Amino acid sequence: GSTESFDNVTQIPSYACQRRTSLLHQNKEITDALEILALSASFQGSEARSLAFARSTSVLKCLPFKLQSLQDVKDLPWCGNHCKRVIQEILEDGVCMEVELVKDSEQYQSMKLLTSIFGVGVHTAKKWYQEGVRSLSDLNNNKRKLTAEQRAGLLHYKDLQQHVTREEAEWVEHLVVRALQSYVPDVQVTMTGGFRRGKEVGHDVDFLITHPKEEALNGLLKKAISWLESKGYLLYHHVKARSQSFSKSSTMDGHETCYSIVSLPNYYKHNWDCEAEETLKNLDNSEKETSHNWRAIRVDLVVAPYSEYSYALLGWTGSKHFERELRRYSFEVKKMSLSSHGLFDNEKKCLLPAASEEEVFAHLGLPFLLPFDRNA
Ligand code: 8DG
Ligand code: MN
Ligand code: MN
Repeated sequence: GSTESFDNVTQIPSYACQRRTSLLHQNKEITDALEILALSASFQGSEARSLAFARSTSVLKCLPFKLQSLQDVKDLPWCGNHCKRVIQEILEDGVCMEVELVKDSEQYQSMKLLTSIFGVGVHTAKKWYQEGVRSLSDLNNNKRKLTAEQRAGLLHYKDLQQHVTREEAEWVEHLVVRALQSYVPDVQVTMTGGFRRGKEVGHDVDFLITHPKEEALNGLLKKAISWLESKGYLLYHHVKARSQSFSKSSTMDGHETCYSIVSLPNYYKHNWDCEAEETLKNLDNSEKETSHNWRAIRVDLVVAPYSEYSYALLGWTGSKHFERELRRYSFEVKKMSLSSHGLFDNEKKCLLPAASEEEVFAHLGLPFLLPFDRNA
């Protein structure tokens, strides 16, 4: 099949969703370098250049061998002259001068720092950079207008910079399930995002929530949030309401979503029934900040109606590049619009229901890929 190991690079298909990309591969030095160039291009507002670097990076991630010479990439899709120059330098010198210069530049470093704050995107970071912001203390001192999200991001910056381990993610899952089950005992909760793709660490923990009966989901997220809040687990949250108005052919996402920061008590490790909840509840946020017996973790909660579940699961499992490529493939090759709500056939003008991820791949005429193979 077209997703077997590629002995001959000319067999490598052009769309990332047509290839298996596992977490580990043999050319990390080179892909790390190209990812820096992709990021730097996006910081400069060059989306097309950023995308080009992301595509060549992704192709190299699925190669089953370590690159030895430029001959090896001669026939690879998306591997243009710029990408080849980077590869050649790294093969010959171990480093690429352009990448080293980018890493050393004030703009790249500041933009990377600022965009790593929860609630700060490239647009805001760029504006701040142009206004002279270079460090986190510049932000704190400047009496700058920050959104509630950004204030929380700054307050918990150190904790949120640390990777979330799978073990911590599982504690959060236990907590989220408890919160939801106290209202709907047979609610379905699935950990999505990087952890579902087999990653051992993540920058947050993502959950998808559903139930066969749509009524069961009404108001559930709000109730679970109150439950978490009343027990002192929520450091920050904001809810994006479900948008009913998303058009059938739109790729916009309108699921009810909670973006949150959860506090995970350290003693949780030894105490799954968390009698310590009472202690936590009685600390105010500033005390929590100084006592350090807890840690802040970013958590995303997404609610999807059962009928859209397969599409939501596929859409929230990632990787981001995999999702982008899957949508591009759907549109360009199949004349279909894919979102995390459904798949719309633009020629037959109809929605295609799916009861599993496998059915979505089948609608698209693609061989099924397990989450582990979606690390494009
Ligand atoms: P990480 O957290 O381990 O760093 O990696 P990740 O889990 O792959 O990244 P993520 O930023 O948590 O995103 C998980 C997936 O969710 C990813 O494929 C992109 C997708 N996603 C968002 N926001 C939205 C959104 O608003 N709509 C949809 N449909 N998907 C989204 O992150
Ligand atoms: Mn994630
Ligand atoms: Mn997320």
